[in-house]
Amino acid sequence: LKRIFFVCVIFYFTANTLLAQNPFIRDQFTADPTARVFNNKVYVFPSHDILAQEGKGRVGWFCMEDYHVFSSENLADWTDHGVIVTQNKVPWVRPDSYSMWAPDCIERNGKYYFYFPTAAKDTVTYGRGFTIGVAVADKPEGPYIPQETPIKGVRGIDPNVFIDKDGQAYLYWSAGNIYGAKLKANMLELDSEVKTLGELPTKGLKEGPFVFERNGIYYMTYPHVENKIERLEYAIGTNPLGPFKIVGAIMDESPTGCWTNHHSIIEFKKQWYLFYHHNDYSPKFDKARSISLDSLSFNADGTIQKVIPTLR
Ligand code: FUB
Repeated sequence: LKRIFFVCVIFYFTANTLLAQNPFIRDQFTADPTARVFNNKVYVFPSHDILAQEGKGRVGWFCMEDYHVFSSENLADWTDHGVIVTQNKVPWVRPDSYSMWAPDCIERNGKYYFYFPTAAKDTVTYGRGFTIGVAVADKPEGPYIPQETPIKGVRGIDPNVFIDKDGQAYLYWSAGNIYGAKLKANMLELDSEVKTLGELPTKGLKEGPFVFERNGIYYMTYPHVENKIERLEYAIGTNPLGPFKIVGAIMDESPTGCWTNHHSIIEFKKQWYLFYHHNDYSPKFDKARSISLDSLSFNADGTIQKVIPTLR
């Protein structure tokens, strides 16, 4: 009987360990995961939530001062490559802003371009709100060298970059609504007028754009909040700058009550995945978040099947 009991206990813990995949970063708070496949590995570039204290950020609000990058070959074992960009080393960032919000990273011609939103110290040129900067590296793990100034003509948060099959790159961001523009081949400057993108929801906050293409369909995906908690939704079109037409939800409101969600979508080893965040390890304070991932599937007509989050 004793032996059966121990076998059951070992089975229970093994099964739970194998299933207990989410959240997949557990030694720090992470949010806004942008996943990318570089060199047959998945790299995740999240925000890094820390707790604001008197004199450091705004108590009770988001507080972020740096970014780490994580990588994995199997989506189960993750390596933390450490800090890649920190606000104090970016020449144009306001040192007391603690607002290094949702980033993105993309590869072009062997260089890695890391985009991040935060406040600039030169408020006359860049305004008091958010603007978007770039840091460049030769490897996904860095070291990343920040540019001297942010991208001209962009005010907002949640940068996302998409490179189309013809090599044209696009930058998207959010400022309540979602905006997009072409990027020059240097990936550092806008190359067109800033556009709104067609039939996205007219009510409520839309942020965190993430664009990808599959079988000729361009997917504009975004968190959207009308009441209290964001849902991940999407619209589709035949052009990277739209117009897009609303289709529906990818993931419903967080069951843990986190008012934000923020996501990215990748294909890795012939399976699609959704990366997102909830506040699993901080149920009482939803500005200390944790990143998760789940499989994502498409219907034959290209619509996305809703993802039910796997909780820990
Ligand atoms: O992480 C700070 C902000 O919360 C992000 O920029 C938004 O997308 C939301 O997740």
